[in-house]
Amino acid sequence: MINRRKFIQKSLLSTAALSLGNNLSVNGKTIESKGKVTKPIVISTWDFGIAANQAAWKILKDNGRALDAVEAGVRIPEADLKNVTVGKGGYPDRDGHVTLDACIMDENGNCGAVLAMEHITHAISVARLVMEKTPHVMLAGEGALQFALENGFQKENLLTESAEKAWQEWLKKAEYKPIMNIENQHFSPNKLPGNQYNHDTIGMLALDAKGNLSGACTTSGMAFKMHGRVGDSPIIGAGLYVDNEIGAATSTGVGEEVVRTVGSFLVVELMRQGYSPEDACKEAVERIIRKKPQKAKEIQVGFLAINKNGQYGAYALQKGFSFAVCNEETQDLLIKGKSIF
Ligand code: SD4
Repeated sequence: MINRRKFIQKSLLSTAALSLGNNLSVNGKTIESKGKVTKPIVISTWDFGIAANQAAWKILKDNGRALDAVEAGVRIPEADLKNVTVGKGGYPDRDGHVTLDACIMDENGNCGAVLAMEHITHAISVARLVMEKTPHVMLAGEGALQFALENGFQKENLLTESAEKAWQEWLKKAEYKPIMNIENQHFSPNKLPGNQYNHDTIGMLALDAKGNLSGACTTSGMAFKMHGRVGDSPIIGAGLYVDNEIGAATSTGVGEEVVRTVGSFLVVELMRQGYSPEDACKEAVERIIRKKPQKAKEIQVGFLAINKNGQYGAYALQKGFSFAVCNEETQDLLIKGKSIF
């Protein structure tokens, strides 16, 4: 499969997609949607999305549920010790604690999240249990860990030797400065050409054969953050949003800016207004710049979106953002995201 990997620009895809049309109808209003209808399909952020998508695809190809697919998919980077931005092996906070954030959302608007949870690799599976077994949406810190342990998860040390070494090195200066596109710098065996900046977090969106959407987002957050800091990734509406009538979106990058703009909800609402997935992501990124022009060149934020027809798109502030696509035609497509700068 790897030898079939293609790096293509989204623009090529758009050109290739003929206007077969399958407009969406929401509350009696028709939303024009050009292009081929594709399902099932799964898309996810960064180069490590390729392997994650393949795990999700095993479920989707057998008519499985999008929710099961996204959970299975993001568990791959969560367990990958080489991945320093998701799950076990993630870089710790400034006090040496690896704290994980994750959320999941299904086609019925159900959602669950864990915030700043320690000692459990598969934060996404705990988030799913919060959704399915509790009357709540979010559990944080000690409470999230307690809930996980009560539900059979094992307590682990998530701080690997190499992550501890990186933290010790960081402590020498102890300067908090987000590293752009850290996912691809540290992890990717297949860096995209021109990758100048680096970040992390897996956000995954799937549309299953029945036409239902779900999403998952999981991260260890910004490396060397303050203890207790929570970003956008486990916040429904910020790091992830799914509306089964319209589409779904997820984000990666400096979470504070995504929270301030309720980014993923914004992207879905823009699609509701008729924006294509790519244009919706672009507008959300531009809104961040309009609010914080002075910060625009210093930080990375990227959005990824899919609509109800399986059409997808992405946009980032800086170069270096990538996303992976998996469907019947291709299981290992990696696309270089467009960017403002
Ligand atoms: C956060 N959005 O914790 C995450 C981190 C990330 O690229 O995605 N970085 O803010």
